Amino acid sequence: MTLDASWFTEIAPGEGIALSLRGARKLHAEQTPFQTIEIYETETFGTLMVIDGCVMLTDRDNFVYHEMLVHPALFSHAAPRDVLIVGGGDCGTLREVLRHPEVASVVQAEMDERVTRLAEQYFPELCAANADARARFYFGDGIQWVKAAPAASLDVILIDSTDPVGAAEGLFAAPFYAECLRALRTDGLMAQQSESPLLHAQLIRNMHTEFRQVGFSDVKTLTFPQVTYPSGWWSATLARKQGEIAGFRRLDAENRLFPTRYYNAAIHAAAFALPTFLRDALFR
Ligand code: AG3
Repeated sequence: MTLDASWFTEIAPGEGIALSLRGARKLHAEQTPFQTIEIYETETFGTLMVIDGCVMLTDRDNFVYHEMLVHPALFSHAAPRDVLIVGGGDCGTLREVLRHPEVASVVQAEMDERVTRLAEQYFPELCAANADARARFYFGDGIQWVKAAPAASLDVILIDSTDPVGAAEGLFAAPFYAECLRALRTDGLMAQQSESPLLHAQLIRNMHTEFRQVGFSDVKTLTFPQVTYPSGWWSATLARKQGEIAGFRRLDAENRLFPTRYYNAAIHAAAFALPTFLRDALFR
């Protein structure tokens, strides 16, 4: 069987792998000052957002990514009040953060306002919580936002970015981590999307090194399936300012009053278990 023109394909040239979704009907395409954004309707994965040729999210499987970037970090913090999201323009991460009743304020610092406007139009369910009084939207450079933030003013920082090339590269680097460390309170922590455990173990290793280099006291990576990203397997890396990332508010996670479709307390504990090759790649 061959792929006809109706398939959307993301090619990861360096990795030598591609992923295709059938029946992709283009609904919208535009070039913003920052990137190319495309929206498709697919046959079996619902609406699809693509930035610079890379799958950002589909209706069908974005819940896994968003829940796993947000809930392990927030349940690992004793009382997350003030949260910053860097990137995350589609508002899926924001929606999950706002599910936590302890959260008093969330800023979403997204470089490209068009991502959010298109999400409002094509992914309204991800934007369902945007009118929440605790949410604030900043459209501009997240790195500058963190630099300007007062010291010890945040409990949790979540980095929901594109791949570490171009604009997002600076989000995977020690100078940015140092600014995050400064902006976090002593019991604060951050979580960053950290690409594929199988394809990008070296990148994850570098992240660990740089988080520790700038003074984070513990760093841990969790993994989860993400069908529509290269290799179908993805990760998030957490870094805590002081103390260890060990244990979490298990009872709160078990008794949470909001719905999740992937995350639960057992998944939280299991997601940090590292396959042997990854443990070796990260720590040997
Ligand atoms: N952030 C994009 C993760 C990177 C995907 N990479 C790829 N397809 N090559 C996800 C945005 C969802 N809020």
